[in-house]
Amino acid sequence: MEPTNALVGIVGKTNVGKSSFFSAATGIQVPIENRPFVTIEPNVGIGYARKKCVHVELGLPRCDASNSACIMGYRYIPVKLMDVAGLIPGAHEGRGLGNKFLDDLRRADVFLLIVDASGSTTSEGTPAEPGSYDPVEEVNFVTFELDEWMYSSIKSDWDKFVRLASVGALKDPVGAFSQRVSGFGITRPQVEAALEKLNVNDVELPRISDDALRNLVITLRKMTKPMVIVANKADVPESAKNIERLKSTFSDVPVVPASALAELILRRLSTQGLVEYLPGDAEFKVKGVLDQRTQKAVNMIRELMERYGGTGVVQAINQALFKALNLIAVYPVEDFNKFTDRKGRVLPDVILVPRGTTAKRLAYTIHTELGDTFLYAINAKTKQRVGADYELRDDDVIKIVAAGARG
Ligand SMILES: Nc1nc2c(ncn2[C@@H]2O[C@H](COP(=O)(O)OP(=O)(O)OP(=O)(O)O)[C@@H](O)[C@H]2O)c(=O)[nH]1
Ligand SMILES: [Mg+2]
Repeated sequence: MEPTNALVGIVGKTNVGKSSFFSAATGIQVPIENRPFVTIEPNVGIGYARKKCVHVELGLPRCDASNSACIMGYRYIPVKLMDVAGLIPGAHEGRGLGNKFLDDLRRADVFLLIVDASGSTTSEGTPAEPGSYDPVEEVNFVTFELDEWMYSSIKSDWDKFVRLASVGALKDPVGAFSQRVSGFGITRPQVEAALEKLNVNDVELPRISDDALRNLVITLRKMTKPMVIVANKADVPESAKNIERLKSTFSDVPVVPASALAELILRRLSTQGLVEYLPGDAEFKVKGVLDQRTQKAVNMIRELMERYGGTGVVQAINQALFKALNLIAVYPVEDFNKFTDRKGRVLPDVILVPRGTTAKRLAYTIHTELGDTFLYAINAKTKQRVGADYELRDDDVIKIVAAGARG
């Protein structure tokens, strides 16, 4: 299964459960320990967003999911996750493991900022009494370190940029700047939008102050690396109050209560056949007899899930893709009556595209040639013909008709 193009970066303070979250989401075993700086090299794997499969809505008995999986009527859509080393305050000055490792996330499309909602680790990641450290402060310092990372990278060759501009060697300062930040996956239109938002004139760009440059970087970071706050260790009682505070303090960002630990346990018990649970479910069923220790863990997990409607792991990935990145799911088909592809497979592929994507853009996403020869599309749900400018809706099933198309 090929993952969706999006790269989800897992970031945060050290020793808060980043690798636990990664492992719970991907099923890959990685070192997890209750001490700072366990992860050094990044972990990369495939996690899944989950959505009701459109075959259910269409009243079909089943589908033939191919680039994704369909289990019990839910589509599991693969996405690439990267878990990196942890931060502490002053990482940009080299404290802890520094911040160089963040360079692996330059191209990340969205960040899952994992925080220890229970407040049971100090700012340096040392284990402490639950409730003794403030996760709001944690979000603030981690965000600051992310901004410093981007700022210092962009600032590092800023002087050269200014010099070139001052001798008149830059005909197109915005183009030159966009080139410099393209390593972060930032595009020229995004730079233009940020400059407009900050009221900076194109030709003034090389002359802006340090503070203004910092503002520009922060604006670009928010635009191009949106964030979901994952309030981890929600199973610890002290987390409840902190989660409310996180939600009210960071009201413009999705905050997802989570327990990576609970998800890890559930997946293990499910593999052992002791519980019935699908990742992302709001509840689970126990099958068979559990020993006392497992029963205790299961009680803890049940309480957590009743309170928050799940373990939060799949929910966090969903929020990253469908809320922070505002992606929608579309199912391309060849036969709009049978909802099949050329090989007769029912709804084989689901593609995630930004909300607002047009039918013609979708054609280009599938294949350049399909875009070039695009004639019109058919909404397979309504059997209606739609034009190039038709804006796709979530869970659309679409046939693209192109000139010279076979079949
Ligand atoms: N109670 C509880 N503990 C958790 C949870 N998630 C992780 N932990 C514990 O937190 C500790 C750190 O977990 P890791 O996953 O190694 O944390 P990390 O953020 O990757 O740490 P570094 O790689 O060292 O920066 C371990 O003891 C985990 O068992 C959770 O949801 N609840
Ligand atoms: Mg780790």
